[in-house]
Amino acid sequence: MGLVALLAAAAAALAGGGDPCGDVKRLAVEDVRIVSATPIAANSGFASPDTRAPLVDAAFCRVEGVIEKEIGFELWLPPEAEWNGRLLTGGVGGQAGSFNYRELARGVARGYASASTDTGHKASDRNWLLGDPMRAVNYAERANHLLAVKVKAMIAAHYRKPLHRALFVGCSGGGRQAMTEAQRYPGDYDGIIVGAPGVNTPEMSARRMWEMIEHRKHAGLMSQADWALVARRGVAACDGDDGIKDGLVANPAACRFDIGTLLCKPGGKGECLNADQIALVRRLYGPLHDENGKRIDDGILPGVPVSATPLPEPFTPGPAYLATVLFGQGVHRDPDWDASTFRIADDLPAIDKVMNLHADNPDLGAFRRRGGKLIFYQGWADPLVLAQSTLAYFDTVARHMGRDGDVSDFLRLYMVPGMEHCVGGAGPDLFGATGGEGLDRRPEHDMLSALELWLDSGVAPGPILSVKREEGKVTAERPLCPWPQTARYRGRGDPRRGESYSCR
Ligand SMILES: [Ca+2]
Repeated sequence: MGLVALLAAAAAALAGGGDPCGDVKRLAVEDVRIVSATPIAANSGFASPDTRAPLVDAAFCRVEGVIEKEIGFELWLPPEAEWNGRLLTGGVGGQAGSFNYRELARGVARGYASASTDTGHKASDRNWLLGDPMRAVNYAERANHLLAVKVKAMIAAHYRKPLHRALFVGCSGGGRQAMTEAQRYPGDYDGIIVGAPGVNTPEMSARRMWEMIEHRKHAGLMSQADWALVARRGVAACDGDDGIKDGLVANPAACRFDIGTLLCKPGGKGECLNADQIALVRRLYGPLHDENGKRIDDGILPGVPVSATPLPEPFTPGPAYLATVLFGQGVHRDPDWDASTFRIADDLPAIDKVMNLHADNPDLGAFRRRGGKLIFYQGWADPLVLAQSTLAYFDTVARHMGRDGDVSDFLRLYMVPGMEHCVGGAGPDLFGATGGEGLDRRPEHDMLSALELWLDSGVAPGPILSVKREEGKVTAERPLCPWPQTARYRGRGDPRRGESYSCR
């Protein structure tokens, strides 16, 4: 134990909490190596390695460990008296390779034992997928399953009490991990919150590759201001359909917007695009087809922003793009792969032979039968995981499993107007999911509390209030409605207040 840890242990003991780590270092769980167990004192303002995660004032034991050869994990254990009997696991987006410190922190702050895995490699390893072939399987599904099994055993042994419930929260790649657990290992979690999951990650990655190539091919044709104009006009075309013109569209899937209306008229003035620009915008927003004409996806909805420059890989400090890693390292086994040689018709099916990144199996029967509850959310303005992919999956599940299309006994979907990828964008984006704390922790303001209530009392979630915070202040509210309901302005009242909307 280092000096800092010793001091922290002493401080924890002085605070009357004792050492929350107890004998955790001596726990014997097969294939688990505990690297360190560090007591963190209450009110110490503990800062995790992720500077975006909140500081932690709860006392806990920080366990760092490895499963098998290289599946890294962290398990944060509250003192026994403060443990709520539950596990909260945080999924990790992009290429993983790091831990979800936001959910680890939120977990212990709410009394959970919380856990997260890097899925078996470090983000600093640029060529991680060229290593041991097990890495692909670990990344796709195995690491999170093993994490669930191992930390459940550790928690039961540490507290000498059985685990009451296990919950998983993840967005983007973390959402894909969540859905993979529900589909392939339905016994692992009782409740799941899944944001923007990219249920068909291979197709989504093919679009990313193709978009990057198109942008490079047509570099200079469209400025960022031109792309912003397209998105703005897409919003404006249907802004009033929800009862109020406020820059947010409650249901862009019902919006008809003709990009051709942006064509410059001869002698006309104002913002417009020339014919070449219109052609590129139509291509990018239209459905993706492979080189043989096979349709791959449904295209981009009106109002979704397109960026001409590659966007940073969400949540991952690593330098390369997931799509580039999947096709370059995964398919072509080449760290210096020339991305411009990408061929959808060849490369897209080839990734399935490397690993299974499909979290789109509509059969959630085993998860449903065990009493599992699942809450989806998805930003309408997400340029990375397109809203239609989540909507299409929800519809497929309803068709496949619904009693008359009804899956409301175990499944909810919330579409978030104006929200981009997992968090951010023009609309209110905070509701106690992965993006951050909402107004407060009441179930009608907080998705995690809503899931707890659903599991514990059978009270299914209704509308959940989403808020926008600017410089620490709530500047806008909007109820998120259980899909297919959407929030409609009542016609009077402050449009920034949630009470001015009804779900219909
Ligand atoms: Ca509107």
